[in-house]
Amino acid sequence: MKINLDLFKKNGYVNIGNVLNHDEIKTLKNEILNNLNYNINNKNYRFSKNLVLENQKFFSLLVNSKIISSIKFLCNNKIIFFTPHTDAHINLRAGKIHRDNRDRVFGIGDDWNESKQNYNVFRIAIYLTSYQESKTSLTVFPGTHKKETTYQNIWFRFFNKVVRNTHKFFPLIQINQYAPFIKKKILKVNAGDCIIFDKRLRHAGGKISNHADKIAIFFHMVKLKTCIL
Ligand SMILES: O=C(O)CCC(=O)C(=O)O
Ligand SMILES: [Fe+2]
Repeated sequence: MKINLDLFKKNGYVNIGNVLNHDEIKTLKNEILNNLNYNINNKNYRFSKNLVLENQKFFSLLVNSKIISSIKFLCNNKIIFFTPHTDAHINLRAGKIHRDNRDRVFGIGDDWNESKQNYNVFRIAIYLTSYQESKTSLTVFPGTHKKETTYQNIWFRFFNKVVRNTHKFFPLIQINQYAPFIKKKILKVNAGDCIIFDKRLRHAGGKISNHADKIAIFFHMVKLKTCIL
């Protein structure tokens, strides 16, 4: 798959498509379900920060040639490295619209100062389930890794407050990421798809179905000499 670098820089994300075959998807799904003790009697939201780092079955994904070559392409073929921060999720529901980087307030902090070097920290999301079966998707707000208007900032804060307060009383309710006059894209994935995004991009997990599971793995890569993690 050919990545359009200009589009990535403008929008802050790309779906590079499938990075796993059918058997690999099945193995990794089972590994997550078994290790996080998820079963018919115990079907709550689960996550682990260590599973992907500790279990050898995930290691080939961390050095997947399609992912590595895509990140290298986004970094002008410079040296990249893996940072030991991973996540495995089962059934993370639609929630707050957030950023994953350190300096989460737009424009404040080193993450936003690109006068000496570009940011170049990437979150890599691999979805093991599809939109078709479980409504697995990632909602992104294109361009918010580069720009955020006062209106957008106020809206996102208001929206997140509504989500937070609603979840206090109704933890299972999922709120659509409604964002009037703000560009939004719902990335509907196939099982095995990999989405790479700038860690500063505003995003949220999409609404999920209650009928089938959503399972995802996340990790990070950084261009060498980027001292912002
Ligand atoms: O559930 C998802 O698809 C997104 C999760 C997410 O935003 C995160 O792990 O940072
Ligand atoms: Fe996130």
